[in-house]
Amino acid sequence: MEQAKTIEGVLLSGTMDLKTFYGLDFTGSGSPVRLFNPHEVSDPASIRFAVCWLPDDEAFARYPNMEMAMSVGAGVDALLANPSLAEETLVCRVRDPHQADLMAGYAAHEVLHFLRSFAQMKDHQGARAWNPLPMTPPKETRIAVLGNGTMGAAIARALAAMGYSVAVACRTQPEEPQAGISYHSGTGALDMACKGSRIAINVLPLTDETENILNRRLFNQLEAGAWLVQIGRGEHLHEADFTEALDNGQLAGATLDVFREEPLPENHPFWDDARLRITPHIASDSTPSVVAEQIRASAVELLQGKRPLLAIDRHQGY
Ligand code: OXD
Repeated sequence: MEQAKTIEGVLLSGTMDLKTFYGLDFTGSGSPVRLFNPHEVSDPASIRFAVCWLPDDEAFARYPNMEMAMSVGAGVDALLANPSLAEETLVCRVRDPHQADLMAGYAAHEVLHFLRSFAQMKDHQGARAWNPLPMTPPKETRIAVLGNGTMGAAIARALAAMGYSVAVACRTQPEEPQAGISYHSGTGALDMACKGSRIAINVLPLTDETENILNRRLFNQLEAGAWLVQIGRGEHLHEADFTEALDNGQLAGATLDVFREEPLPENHPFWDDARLRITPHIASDSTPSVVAEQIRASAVELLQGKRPLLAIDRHQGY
């Protein structure tokens, strides 16, 4: 049987126009990949892959021959939780080094904001007070990075380059460990990385094992008066334990970019809490040209009968 020369896919998002946002124009006749919005699909059975960001619960139900669902972001948790996604559909994600650089920049900014007391200095400016504050050499400050995927590795490298003592919690020891970073793997890795750390930065994937992982037990490993940078997923944070840690001083404060419910509801107490720095899930975003290239490459691999390089392990959840 002659192999198909083009593969057809659909764009599925309940929150955004993926075609416009990422400039995904795959409609040219010479392209091996053709991508449509759902209303443009006349034969749902011809659709073999989907490009997704937060698809509606029923989004996949119309497509009986879906072989691959690709997230335009790094996280696949929402895709894996989608009730209409068939068990056997391959799940892929974008792996974008530029997105990792954005994430590293965001984390470094929050680290410096806390450690170099920029909030106090803003107050001093308001009071016209020339008031230099003490500082510590970066080497003496331990920072825990929870996760060593594309994002975690970029953050750890950036902070180590700034001289901080970086402790990374990872599933397995990296093949190419970076100088100046200590790696903690296996049982107890999170506790070991956090022990005595002044800051914890969370970029873990969201799985059944990592839900509520930012809890009292983990906060208590940190140095008293520590700071949390939460740029993973809202479900990682045990909110009651978090509030308790803020109230008892175990945490001085936190930077929160992700929330259980997004947008963060107007009446959520986090908004008014002066100990928190809140941003609207903007720590990073994937780069349109990388997204387009990785969609094309994964779809072509599928067309050729190969398992896409960007496919994740569905059992592991990332
Ligand atoms: C992602 C995100 O998963 O931005 O890429 O949250």
